[in-house]
Amino acid sequence: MSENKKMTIKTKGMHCVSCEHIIKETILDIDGVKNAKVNYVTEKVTVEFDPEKTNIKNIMKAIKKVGYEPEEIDQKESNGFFKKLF
Ligand SMILES: [Cu+2]
Repeated sequence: MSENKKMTIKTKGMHCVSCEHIIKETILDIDGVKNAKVNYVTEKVTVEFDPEKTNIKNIMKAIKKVGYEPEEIDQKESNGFFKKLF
């Protein structure tokens, strides 16, 4: 069994809670994605996935497909280096 990867993607184009839902539902539909957290205020999409089943490129592509702009991976919030600070 492989370990899940956790990554945060800075994503533009979200304006409200329903945008959060669209992205969340979209990435949760991808095989291998275990969990997703979306926040339109901070423009962050945090996703936990099985790296043997999917990858971050796939996830970013799916976000793009529903009309948002995944920009870059937030290094310091990815891979679980920083757990939760509060
Ligand atoms: Cu919206």
